[in-house]
Amino acid sequence: MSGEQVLKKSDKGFYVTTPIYYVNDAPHIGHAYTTIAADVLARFKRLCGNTVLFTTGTDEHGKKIQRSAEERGITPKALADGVVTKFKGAWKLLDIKNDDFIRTTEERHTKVVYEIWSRMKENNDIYPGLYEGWYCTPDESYWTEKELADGKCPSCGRDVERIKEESYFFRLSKYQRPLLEHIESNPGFILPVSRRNEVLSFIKDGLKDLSITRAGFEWGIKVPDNPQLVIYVWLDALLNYLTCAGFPDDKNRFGTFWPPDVQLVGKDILKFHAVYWPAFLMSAGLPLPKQIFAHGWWTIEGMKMSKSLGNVVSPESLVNAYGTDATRYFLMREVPFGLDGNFSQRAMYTRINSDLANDLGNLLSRATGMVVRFAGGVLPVPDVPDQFDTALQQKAAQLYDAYKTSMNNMEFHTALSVLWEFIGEANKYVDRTKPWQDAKSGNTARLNTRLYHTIEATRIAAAYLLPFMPDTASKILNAIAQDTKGKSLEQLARWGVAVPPVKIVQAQPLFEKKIDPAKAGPGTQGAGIKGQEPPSAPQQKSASGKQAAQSVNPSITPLITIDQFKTVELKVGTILAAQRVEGSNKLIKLDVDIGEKRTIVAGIGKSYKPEELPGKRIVIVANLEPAELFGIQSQGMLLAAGDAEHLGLLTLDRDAANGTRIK
Ligand code: ME8
Repeated sequence: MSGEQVLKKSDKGFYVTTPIYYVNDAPHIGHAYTTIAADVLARFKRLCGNTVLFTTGTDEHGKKIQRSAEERGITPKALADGVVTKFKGAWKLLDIKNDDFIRTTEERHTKVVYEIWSRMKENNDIYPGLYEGWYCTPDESYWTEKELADGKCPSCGRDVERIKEESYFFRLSKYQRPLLEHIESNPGFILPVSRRNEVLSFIKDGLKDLSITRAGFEWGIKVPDNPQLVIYVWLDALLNYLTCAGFPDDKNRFGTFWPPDVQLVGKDILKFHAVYWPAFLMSAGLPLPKQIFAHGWWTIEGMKMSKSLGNVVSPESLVNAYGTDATRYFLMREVPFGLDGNFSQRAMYTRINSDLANDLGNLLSRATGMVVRFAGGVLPVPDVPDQFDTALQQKAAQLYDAYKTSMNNMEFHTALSVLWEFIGEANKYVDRTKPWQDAKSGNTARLNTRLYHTIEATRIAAAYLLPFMPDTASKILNAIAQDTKGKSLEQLARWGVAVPPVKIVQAQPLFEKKIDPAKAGPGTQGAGIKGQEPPSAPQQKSASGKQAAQSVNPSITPLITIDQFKTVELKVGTILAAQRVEGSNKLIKLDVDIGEKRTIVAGIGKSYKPEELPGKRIVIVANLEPAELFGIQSQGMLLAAGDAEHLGLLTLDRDAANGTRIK
């Protein structure tokens, strides 16, 4: 199959990929993020009538995986099999509908790697030599001395290893100019633009030939004619995208889908996808992907996610805590795709309560409730529309272009934001037109028009929700007895698709409201944001200055060891004096005796009057970093439980001297 033969891709075919994930560990929120985005895009394209190939999978070879398996005392294949089950399970939980799941240990993939190797060789792009330099095993990447950052991997900050070994090289330098030309003449090839500029300057700095083999371990695809060496895991892994497209034997599949339309990657693996990958394809005479899109990274409650901090968030814990659709919605809505984002329980709760339970849930509940109450549960035939009805219809019509453009530009957050504006308009329509007044006055023609319009707006909103929240969208459509089967988004988006009479029942609430942590917690932490009341679930630093493991929510709070617990110094104290902090209705300044005198600013002002506090025996965290609140230095945190208006202070039921350490 030559490059020329496959240049004419079918108009309908749409190919979207995620990276294939390493099998050294279980899936986390970062993997879920890319995979949800790809799923949203794939569902959208299917709704637009495309034939979609959406692929994901696992990257199973290489030193990193071999080492992880050795540490666990199992074979790399056994490790991979176990982790693959976890990935597949996670994608099921998140309602991911991928069309293929590739494992690089599959026979179909080895074939592709050999085919590409032989094409590169034929093209005189592979030659033998000696590699001497640095290698980061966690990232599986080569670095020169100059590139290292303080002797560590400049990408992940971990230790690198010095290697000197026999190797085959790929003539990457030969592709410097063709790559630059391609990127410069295809502005949409690498997105976002800021990332494209980074890649351009990386290439302009000069491309050196790339070592494409590794020596000294077994776990990989062996180099043809030199089985002492294994093929570099990034060359092996990148070729998965060809395997999934049916290369080289399934000409029909390949012709329909190649080249990929959108390849989603995290910003940390852009170099591999935007430099090495297109160079490999050029060498093999194959068309390049249309777009490589690099998304940003999530922090967790303001901190980098890492195993050592114990704050790795798994897809399973997200689904258990918030549900599948709320998780999908949050990750797509909270942050513009391409930028970094922060995951916090508070932000998640706000989205669930405000966007999902209030705006969306309310619309469905009112739409169905009114039909049940005022029209006997049967969707009525509308009468002639007035200006309110027409305005709502126009808003629905405008939504189509705005939504579609955003989706095609990978602006998922904008697509959701325009959709939510429409949901807001539909709610306002009900508020303004007050159909219950028409019911009361017996204006049935007007009432029927209002009921129909409210249901129709709800149906249209649900159609646009299908890619993002498939289960919620189906629940809404079921509640209003609408079927989307076989209909494109364009058809579903038209006004008037719901045809009366259909039976409508009062919908169950779509989302349960979460208790806002701002109201639930004691708010007594010492470390707050300067000049503001302290948040109830704030970022804290431990005594050593290291960031402490975060509690994302009860079900995903990591376990800690007794030694970790012992780093928290809890002490018994007596309140000596208390006064309100000027300018705050929540904060009280306390003088506390814990064997020494401490000033503590505590958020207990809604539950206690200052005059009832002196003499109380309390428990405080004595080794919390001091923090300034309303200009006062707080030197600890007292312990309390309950919501902000009904807090109870922790105290002792037997006497112990001030300053006694709690064990
Ligand atoms: O890199 N936020 O696999 P991987 C968002 N096997 N995304 C994150 C993230 C975070 N906090 N942490 C990681 C590999 N990621 C290779 C890919 S493809 C041919 C081979 C993303 O298991 C990261 O950006 O390390 C990347 O896209 C993916 O998770 C890394 O997965």
